[in-house]
Order: sequence, then structure tokens, then C-alpha cells
Amino acid sequence: MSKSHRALRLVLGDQLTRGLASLRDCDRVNDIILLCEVSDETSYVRHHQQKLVMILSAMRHFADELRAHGFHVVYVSLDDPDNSGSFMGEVKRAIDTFSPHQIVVTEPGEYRVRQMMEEWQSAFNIPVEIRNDDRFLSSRYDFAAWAEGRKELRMEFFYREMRKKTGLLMEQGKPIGGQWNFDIENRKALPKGHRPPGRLRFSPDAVTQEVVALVTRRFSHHPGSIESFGWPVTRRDALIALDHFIADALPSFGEAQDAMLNDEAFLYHALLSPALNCGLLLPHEVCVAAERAYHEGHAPLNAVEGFIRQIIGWREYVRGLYWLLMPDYARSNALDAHRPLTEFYWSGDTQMACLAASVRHTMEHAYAHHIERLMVLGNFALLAGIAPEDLEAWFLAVYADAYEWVELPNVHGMALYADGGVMASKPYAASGAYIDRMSDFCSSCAFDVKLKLGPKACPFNYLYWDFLDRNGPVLRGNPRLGMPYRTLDKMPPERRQEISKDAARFLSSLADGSVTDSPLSFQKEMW
Ligand code: FAD
Ligand code: DLZ
Repeated sequence: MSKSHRALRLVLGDQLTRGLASLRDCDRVNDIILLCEVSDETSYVRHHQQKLVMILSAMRHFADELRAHGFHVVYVSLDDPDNSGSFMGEVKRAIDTFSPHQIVVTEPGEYRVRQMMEEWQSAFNIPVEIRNDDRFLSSRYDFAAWAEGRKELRMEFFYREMRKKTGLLMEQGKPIGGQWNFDIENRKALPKGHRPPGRLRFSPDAVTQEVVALVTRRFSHHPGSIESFGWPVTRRDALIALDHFIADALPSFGEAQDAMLNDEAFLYHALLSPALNCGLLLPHEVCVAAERAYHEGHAPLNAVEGFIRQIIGWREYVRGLYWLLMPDYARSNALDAHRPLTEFYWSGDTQMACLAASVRHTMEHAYAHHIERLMVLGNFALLAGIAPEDLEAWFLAVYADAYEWVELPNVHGMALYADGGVMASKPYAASGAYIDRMSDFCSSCAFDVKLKLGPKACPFNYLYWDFLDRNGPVLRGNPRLGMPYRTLDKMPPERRQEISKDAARFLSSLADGSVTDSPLSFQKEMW
């Protein structure tokens, strides 16, 4: 075989899909498929230990599966003494060994990796073909065409186009049920004492156990516990996880979507994002499975529509936005927020029960569901004025599903409003009353959610008004914030001063690094 007919096909850790664009025409005899574990990727943020286990184990399983199907796979493990530590270095080593005539890749999920790949053709002096990642239902170019000329890029309108394009939950060109969106039915708290069903977790097999040992040896300084690892790491297990979600959780997914419980991290959520984002599941097949459950009478329309909207709406939309607006997107800071990330995001050591529980769920499982991410962890950072880059690095590190294309718009745009409203029509800011309504956190909290001011008051309460007051110059003109600003304006000046004083005291106690956010220590400082 002449060397000039051999392609080198690099597959990244979030491209573990048999039908990947860059593998579709792979020649089993001649081509080389390269997968490499590299320290650049394992260490560019302090990834949660379970995230590392999930990705590395899924990569190893995927390589085995390809080999079993007769492909020529070169797998470089992290412990390989010749491992160069970077994609660039490993591609170079493979070129030196196999002299391919061409490199074929599927476009990467992250901007920084794309920049790197675009240099390879001149750096290695061989053609590099970067293929569209058609696992997504809307390409970057489709999204750019949709966005062209629009004053506002609202997800809801993008989603309607995606419903028409995919035909999901459509009937003669119209949405089934006569409405595009049933979210109004999806904002319920869970009744007191409600216990959701147990969720399927997967015991580590021999390959995963080996990776657990590797991660324990090399990354024990990274956050998170490894003991409760239960994520699917093979296509087979990911399909089982999908079946389980459809059978046991989807019927209540809608109603319980915004609810939070101290002792239950998962509730009725899909738990599918880690498998979807690394390629073990495909967005379309997941939606088809949910749609089937509706047609078979197994799950109600509000649940199925809500779930499909998350996938063909939000998931595709955030990716489109990311590629449309990078790299400038990451640099905006509309609310001029610069406070360093509070230490308790890592330790969970805070007297605020909602934050303590959300961090605990995160560290135990490399997972917290959407409302904990948005309305507890994101909301607190928004109100406290945490620097976007600090919070983004945290979110990118701690979740098993986190890659920059999906993490960044969600944190920067949705949670922090740092993009000035490109993504959200108003900031997702809320006081303690919202958290109390949607969860059981407040009943075990050291602070009192009913109190608005003073050392025992829930900090979300005065931080909320202080946030609006402080950011008046940017936010006051937003018509969706008319009501809270009218309420703020009716407050006597002394009350506004007290709010600002309580907020300043509370925030400075965090800034000390003394983590003195308990009602008692706050009290000592105050009096
Ligand atoms: P479910 O709640 O059951 O939803 C079903 C699926 O819909 C998810 O698996 C996911 O693929 C998709 N989805 C839902 N909401 C979104 C969304 N806003 N953006 C993209 N996809 C969505 N999701 C990630 O995949 N990676 C991240 O790094 C990430 N970071 C986030 C950070 C913040 C601040 C917020 C508010 C949200 C973030 N999300 C992220 C979105 C969402 O929280 C997760 O997708 C979801 O919690 C994953 O759990 P699940 O599979 O149980 O999802
Ligand atoms: C997240 C991650 C980690 C932790 N490790 C690897 C790795 O060792 N090798 C690899 O190919 N991919 C890894 N990934 C996923 C990459 O970071 C991801 O493919 C890029 O960010 C592009 O989206």
C-alpha cells in the first residue's frame, strides 16, 4: 500500500459516534484512527474527577468498539511515556509514524481547538479536511442564516423553525396540541414529602475501574468525589439510560422540571447530557424516542414538548450562538462584574442551604439539574457580581456535560447576563421567595427566607434589590423589569440604604475569604 493513500482521522473525546462525519468513509485497511488522552485537555480547567473518568473511559470503550469492527485504531493513553501532552504533538507523532497523505477531522466543539486545527495544514504541510459536525441538527451556517438580519435572537423563534425543519411534534405543518410551547404547565413545585423514582446508575466495569485508578493517582487534587460514579460510558449503556428515562421519568419531566429537593439531585431530569455531549447518543434519536412515548400515550404533551424543546431548541440554539459570536462573546461584561468566585462554590461550605445543596449535588455527581445551575448557583453569582470568567471556569470544570460551546452561552448569557441581553430578554435574577416556592431548601436553612433585612434574613432577598439598584443604569430601560423597578422606586430612601448596607457587609464577608456568611458571624460583624 502506498503511503500516499492513507488518511489520518483524529477523533476527539466528545466525538465518540460511529457515524461521525470524519469516520463515514474510513477505509478499514489503510486509514488510521487516532484517539489520544492528552494533558492539555485533562488539565485546561480542573475538571471534576467524574468528568475525567467519564470521558477517558468512554474514549477507551469507543476505541475497543472500533477495533472490534476491524478499524485500525491508534490509542494514546495518558500514561504512555511518549505522550506529548497535546493534540498537535500527537498528530505530529502519528504523521511521523504513518506518513498519511491527509488529515480528516470533524469540527471540534470548542473555539480554541478549532483555532489550533486551522494551523495544522501549514504546520504539517499536508491537507487537513475539517468536516461539518452533522450530529447537530442545525449547522453553524444554518444558524448564521437564521440569525441574519434579526434584531433579536430569541430561542423561541429559532425553536419553531427547528420544529418545522425536523417535523417533530408537527401535524400538517402545525404544532401538535395547537401551541408551540406548554411551559406554563411546567413550573410546579413538588408536593410535600414527594419522593421521585430511583434513577438508573451504571457500575464501573473493568475499563472504567482502570480509569478510576488513573484519575485517583493523577488528579486527586481535582474537585469532586469519584465514589458515586454511575454515568454510562458505552453506546449500549447510553441507550439503556435513554430507555430508562423515557419509561420512568419522562411522564413527570414537565411538571417537575423546575422543582428542587435537598436530598434528590436528579428528580425527573433526563441525565442524558454527558452521553449526548460526548457523542454516545444523538439528539435526533433522543427526541424521536420522546415523541414516540407521546404518540403511544405513555407521556403527556407538556412533558414531551418541554423535553424536545430543550434538545432541538436550547441545545442547538446555544451552539449556534457560540459559533456565531465567538471569540468576542466571551469578552463582554455588560454588568461590569468583577468579584472573584466565592470559595464555597468549591467546598460547599456555606450556611445558605440552597447553595450548599447545589454544590453538594455537583461535587457528588458532576451534575446539578438546570434550575439549580440557573436559579441557585447562577442567580447567586449574578446578584453578587461574580466575574463572568471565574464562574465560567467553575462551570466548565465541575459538570460531566461541560464543553465550552454549551457551557459558555448558558453561564455568560443565560445566568450572568454578561452579554447584555443577546440570549435572555432580562436577567434571571430572583430573591429567596422563588427558591422557597420551588424547593425544600429554605426549611433547613440557617437564614430566614421571610426576612428581608438584617443578619438573619436570606441574603438572596437584599442582594436581589441591591442588584437592581446597583445595575439601574444598565437595566432600568428594560421593559420586562418595569415592575420591580417601580417597587424599588417606591421604597423609602432609608430602606434602600439598609439594603445596600446589608448587601455590602454580606459580600465583603465573602471577599475576606473568611467565609463568614453564617447569620451568627454576620451578626458579630454587624454589632
Ligand atoms: P434535562 O433537564 O433533562 O434536559 C434534557 C436535555 O436538554 C439535556 O440533556 C440537554 O442536552 C438539553 N438542554 C436542556 N437545557 C439546555 C440548555 N440550556 N442548553 C443546552 N442544552 C440544554 N448543559 C450542558 O450540556 N453542558 C453545560 O456545560 C451546561 N452548563 C449550564 C450552565 C448553566 C448556568 C445553565 C443554566 C445551564 C447549563 N446547561 C448545560 C444546560 C442544562 O442545565 C443541562 O443541559 C442539563 O441540566 C443537563 O441535565 P439533563 O440531561 O438531566 O437535562
Ligand atoms: C474534556 C476532555 C478531556 C478531559 N480529555 C480529553 C482527552 O484526553 N482527549 C480528547 O480527545 N478529548 C478530551 N476531552 C474533550 C476535549 O476537550 C474536546 O474534544 C475539545 O474541547 C473540543 O470540543
